[in-house]
Amino acid sequence: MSELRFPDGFVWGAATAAYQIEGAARDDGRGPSIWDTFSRTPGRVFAGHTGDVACDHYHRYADDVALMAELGLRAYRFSIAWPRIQPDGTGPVNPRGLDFYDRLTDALLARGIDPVVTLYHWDLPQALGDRGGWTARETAEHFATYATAVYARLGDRVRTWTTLNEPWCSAYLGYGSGVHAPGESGAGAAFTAVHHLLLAHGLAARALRAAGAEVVGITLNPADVRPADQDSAADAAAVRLVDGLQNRVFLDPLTGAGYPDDVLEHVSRLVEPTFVRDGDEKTIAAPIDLLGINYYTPTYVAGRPDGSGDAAFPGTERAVEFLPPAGPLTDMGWMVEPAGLTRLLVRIATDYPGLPMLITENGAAFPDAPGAEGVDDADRIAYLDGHLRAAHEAIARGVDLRGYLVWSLLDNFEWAEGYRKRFGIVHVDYLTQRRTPKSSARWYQEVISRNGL
Ligand code: PNW
Repeated sequence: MSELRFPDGFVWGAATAAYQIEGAARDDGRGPSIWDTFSRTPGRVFAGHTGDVACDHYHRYADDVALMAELGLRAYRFSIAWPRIQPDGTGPVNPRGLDFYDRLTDALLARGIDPVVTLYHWDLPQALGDRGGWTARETAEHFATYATAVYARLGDRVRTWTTLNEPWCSAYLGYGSGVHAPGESGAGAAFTAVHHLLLAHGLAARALRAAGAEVVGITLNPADVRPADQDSAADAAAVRLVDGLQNRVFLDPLTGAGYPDDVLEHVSRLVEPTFVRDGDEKTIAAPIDLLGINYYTPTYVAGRPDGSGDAAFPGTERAVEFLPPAGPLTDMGWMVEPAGLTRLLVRIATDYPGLPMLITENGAAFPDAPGAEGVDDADRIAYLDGHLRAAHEAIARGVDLRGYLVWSLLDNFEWAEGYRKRFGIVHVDYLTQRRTPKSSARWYQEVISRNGL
């Protein structure tokens, strides 16, 4: 096997999110979030699963951090549950909620693990949901207040701050297709939510910077959008539309170019974009130091007047056909295509130069394959190996990629799929809460110690 080394200082780690692992849904003054409401609504999540207990990480964080140290992780990305900090989304902070993240941060630092904070990974306080959630402009302002409160407590120890995780999902899955909380559907609501999420990011980024934050960023899930047929003009137009709705609608305003004209035109056909006010684009363009990239699978599209589109992408019906995934698939039904990661990183580095990137999520769900000492997940090792090679290739082509965080440290609550999809490099037995590193965890430990493959 050829040796593949990563640059010195390349950051190796793992990622999780609050609602997916913490449990303790009613502990220490935590308020309800839109995901509590959604998961407790029959028919929304597989088999009625909820995050009430999840991996019980809230009570087991010390053991989990010890496990991270054993695996040699240098960084750990976790999210902060807004409803623990402000149970109603606004108003006084709940010190007991902050205490948890304070303890977690100290435990990480004591083991030499760099905390990478995500301020919002989808668990909006229900009280704000009741007032319109991300379709309400005030939510963006409340988010900046919340971010400032968290920074005031952790800013002396946490270096890296990201505002939002995957605003595409919050907006298009939450308010477009409705498969995520709050489970609404409407083109107007989805685009309104996109704008208010971006505004929330900009306001929070500015507030964090003013408070002294060292590294400020955002995590997106940009798509590697590919045409069904390389030579088809109709397919190229479909690529441009989907690229606009998933990628440029976020990346252009974040980097100071404002909303792309073709995207605004598309949106205007579905809703009057009165939610964009003077000065908003300037707010959204607050300088960032880091772009987090979550990548799992590419998107193949064809341009077709009879295309069924995708409910998550308002206005793609009768224009775009999303091709069914082909070739090797993960348990999510997502195709495995590492080359998509190289293409995506190179494309972003080319079109949006000067933005250091961090892979904040990459990984795969596979059913458990029992082995001698737990789960022998050769399929996951192959997936991770392929994607690390693809990331290395992007670096070789000049991309400023700072690190790689595997999704996920633990098997966890996979949103609408509940606990039936397992992304962890560490197996979780939900009856006993026993953690068992899978073969992939041992393999990853080796990768980290060698700084390469
Ligand atoms: C991301 N989609 O979610 C999230 O950031 C994680 O919390 C999640 O567990 C992980 O990827 C795996 O799914 C996504 O339907 C969920 O396109 C759904 C989609 C994309 C990303």
